[in-house]
Amino acid sequence: MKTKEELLDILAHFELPEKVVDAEPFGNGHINDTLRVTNEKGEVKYVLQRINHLIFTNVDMLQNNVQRVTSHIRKKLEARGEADIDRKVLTFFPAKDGKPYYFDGENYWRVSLFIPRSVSYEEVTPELSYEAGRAFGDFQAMLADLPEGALGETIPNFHNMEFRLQQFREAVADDKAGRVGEVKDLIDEIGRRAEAMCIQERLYRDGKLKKRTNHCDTKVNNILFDAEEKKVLCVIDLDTVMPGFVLSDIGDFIRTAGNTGAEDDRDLERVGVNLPIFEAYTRGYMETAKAFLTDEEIRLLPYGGRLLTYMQTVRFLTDYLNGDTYYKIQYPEHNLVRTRAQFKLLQSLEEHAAEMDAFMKPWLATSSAFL
Ligand code: ADP
Ligand code: GN1
Ligand code: MG
Repeated sequence: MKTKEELLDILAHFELPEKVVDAEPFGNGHINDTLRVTNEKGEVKYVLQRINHLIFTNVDMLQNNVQRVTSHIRKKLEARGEADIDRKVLTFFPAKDGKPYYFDGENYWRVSLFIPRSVSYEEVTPELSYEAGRAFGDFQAMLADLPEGALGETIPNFHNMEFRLQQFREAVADDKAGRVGEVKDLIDEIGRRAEAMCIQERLYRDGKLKKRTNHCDTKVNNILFDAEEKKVLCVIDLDTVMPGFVLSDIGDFIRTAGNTGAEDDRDLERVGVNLPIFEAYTRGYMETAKAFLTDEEIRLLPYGGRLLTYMQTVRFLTDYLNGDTYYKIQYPEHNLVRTRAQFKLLQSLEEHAAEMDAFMKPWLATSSAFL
């Protein structure tokens, strides 16, 4: 990690309204490095992020997307006559050369306005889950009129299950870290579900499902809530906003907030689906998203929870087999612990699939059999 002087030198390349004196690590994302930046009075004013350009290889596309998304949302909020807009959408500051990032010869950096009196959670109550559902539905609704081609795919095939399975099969075949032997049980479990988990890609090929602009990383900690009121302020972490399948944005929330344990819980007894969180999120989400969803998509929403949990099981195990090259890890077998915890959550979601699927009935116009 950089020294304080190096970080201040990086910050000096940005056009910032206030003088800054310190930057310290913040948040617990798996990909980028996030720091909060303070002014002379010790107040947190900005967020400095080092972009992981090994993962986001096209930083220009990434920052163009983010710019496009934030300006589109800002216009929508202005049109609605909302107050306090700087706390409801992210604001990024350009570098002194006019670019939306600064490249120091090795790393790419960006700076956004720190949203004051905000808080993110790793766990939420049903009340907050309902608010989160409304917020992510509204987020998709606000972006629904972005013209096709407005956003690039910052990570191609990001939530394409067929592609993730192909990467997984390659990792098994290559066995780069010599770990295949110890995870045979998981490899079998993944293989057994592979076909059932690629419904979206098949429906898309058959012209029965369209792509929409999705957030694609709706982890519970990617929403900022007001620190005083139980309201959502802002959807953050916009790197993966891109055209995709609609189930992603219910799926990742159920996977993270709808888990009674942690994403990397070693104690599998703690891991399982939290049904009140799923139900509250769904109720909130349907309030803001119903207008643009098809019956087919509504029917599949609970499947989205299973799919994104399965996808994450596959992605963590792929990284473990490849020798931990993608996700940040805190200890050597971290990706395996994550895989087992995600798989336990998947089993729990499967056990409750019938009741979760049935929960969608009130919103369906037709009552044809579930897929
Ligand atoms: P990562 O890609 O590492 O997940 P995020 O953009 O999600 O990075 O930021 C990590 C954490 O930092 C968030 O969960 C949130 O708590 C906090 N955070 C990020 N941006 C802001 C902001 N503009 N204002 C306030 N807090 C923020
Ligand atoms: C990563 O950056 P973060 O922690 O919000 C990952 C997500 C995974 C998640 C698993 C670009 O998200 O896709 O679901 O970890 N982001 C990327 O916790 O791969
Ligand atoms: Mg994040």
